[in-house]
Amino acid sequence: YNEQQYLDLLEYVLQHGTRKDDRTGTGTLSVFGYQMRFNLSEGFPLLTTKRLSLKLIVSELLWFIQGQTNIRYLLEHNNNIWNEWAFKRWVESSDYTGPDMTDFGLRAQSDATFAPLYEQQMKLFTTKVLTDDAFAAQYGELGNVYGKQWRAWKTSQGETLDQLQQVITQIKENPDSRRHIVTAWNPEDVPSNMALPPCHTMFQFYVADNKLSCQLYQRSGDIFLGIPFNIASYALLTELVAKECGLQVGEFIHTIGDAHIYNNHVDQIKLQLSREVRELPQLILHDDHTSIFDYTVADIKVDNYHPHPSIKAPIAV
Ligand code: DHF
Ligand code: TMP
Repeated sequence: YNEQQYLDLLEYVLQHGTRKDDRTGTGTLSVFGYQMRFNLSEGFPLLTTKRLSLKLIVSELLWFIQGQTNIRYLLEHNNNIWNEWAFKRWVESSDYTGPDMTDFGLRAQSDATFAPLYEQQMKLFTTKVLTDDAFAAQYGELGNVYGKQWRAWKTSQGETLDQLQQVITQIKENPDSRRHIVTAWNPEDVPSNMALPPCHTMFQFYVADNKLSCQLYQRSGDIFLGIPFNIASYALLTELVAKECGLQVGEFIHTIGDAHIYNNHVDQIKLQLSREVRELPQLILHDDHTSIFDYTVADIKVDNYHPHPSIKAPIAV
């Protein structure tokens, strides 16, 4: 089973991970350098040992594909997975005059009087991003994150470069090329022009035997929360690009740099590891689209998805 690769990663890091402090102050068990291979012809790799929302994965990927970097689009799709990083910019700005939100991520977990105060400020924030255009333009923006780098990388000549369109054209015209790369890591932008430096740093496509494979280099991976989304998201991207290029799907190869389990995810992981894997679902794509740029959330579904219940865990901000 493909999913076993992920469960093996959980086991491996629990057993062999090194204790390591991290930027968020949470603490992790970490290994450096790990690779998983998912055979996409065996089913769509959406975990069955805990329920994942395909809708969230789809709307985030379409947000990247459409070159967007503002959380308003995500909020319009009831997707809250990027809220904390936009909120952080807002509460650290001089325009914010509400109660002190320093270290809101950690304090919301440990301080019972702070938690409702934070919830309230977050609700005000997301409502404002949804309803106030000027506010959204300024504080819904995450900066030069994935969508910007994939679709409108800024060149030294002051022009923009559409890496995703170019790579798709190259796959069609020159499938044997060894240069099918898209990079989100823009060293000029990393220090200050984005809410979070890209975790999925670069990916490469490969065509052989009429099948399209994709390998991702992810510099940093939150094994319990982020990685399951990343696996499904890149599997979906590979399916969409393969369909546009008239190819079958091969493998998704996931290479991770710092692969870590946050200390406050260990109990959840033990629960997940006690569960039996089930059959993987099948991806269903609306079949009228000839371009990956034309999909909407409603066009992408899974069939035969019967997972174990979801498992909640706090996210490190
Ligand atoms: N920071 C950290 N510390 N870990 C991450 O995985 C991460 N991922 C980001 C941004 N920053 C991050 C973007 N991707 C969730 C999943 C992926 C993601 C962000 C958040 C998440 O919270 N997933 C929950 C469900 C969320 C929901 O239902 O709204 C889960 O249980 O899978
Ligand atoms: P870092 O920038 O200090 O590495 O923190 C980023 C955290 O977010 C880290 O735990 C990895 C995690 N992450 C993922 O695992 N997948 C993702 O797609 C994103 C955006 C973040």
